[in-house]
Amino acid sequence: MQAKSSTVPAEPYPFELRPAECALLIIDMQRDFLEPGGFGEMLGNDVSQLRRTIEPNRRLLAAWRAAGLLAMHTREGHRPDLSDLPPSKKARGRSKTSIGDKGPMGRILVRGEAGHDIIPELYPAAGEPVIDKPGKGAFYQTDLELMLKNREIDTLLVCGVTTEVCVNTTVREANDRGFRCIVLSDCCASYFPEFHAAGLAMIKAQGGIFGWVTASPHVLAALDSH
Ligand code: TIU
Repeated sequence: MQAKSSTVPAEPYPFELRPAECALLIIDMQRDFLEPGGFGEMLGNDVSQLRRTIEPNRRLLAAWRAAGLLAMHTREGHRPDLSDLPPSKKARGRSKTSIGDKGPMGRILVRGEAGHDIIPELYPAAGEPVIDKPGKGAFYQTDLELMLKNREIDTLLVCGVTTEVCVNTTVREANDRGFRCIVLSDCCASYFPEFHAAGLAMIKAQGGIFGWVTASPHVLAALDSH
């Protein structure tokens, strides 16, 4: 049975959840960002900050699938020939090892490499769309918008990493395209806790300038109550 509509506690005000019109969008839960020994850790980041989102995401994804709803996944990465990698992105950071180079889990942020793939805990199920994106936003140079329109989806439940980078960029892109966004605070994270907090604050400020923020237990409760 399709989950029914309900009101979910959220900031800056309650959110009308109409599950059939929603997609769960899980951003960039990739091995290179989350796993010890990956690119993220190689850059000096503390991956435990991101890893605490795995269990809430796993629980939410399981409930969402059980309700027969649409889940979508994104991965940040590039073609093996790097023809879609802007030179400015390649050069930035001045790191000895950069995108396209051999990293601890294959070539860094290159499609088809082990580190580019989604962590096993949240691996896409057969039939769940995976959006490969060259940038931070999930709409830029992808077919995400077309797929959402074709399925008459007008709302995104946004999860993933990192809050202030790919999650925020995607929410801003979605907002300008007329999609409603609700970000799940416990299912998102940053390597920098203060940026996570600021990233969420910026979304819900000014009456919900980009959307809503809630926590996954509220969505689980809404799915459960039918
Ligand atoms: N997915 C995403 O946010 N990509 C990043 O590059 N994040 C960083 O924080 N580096």
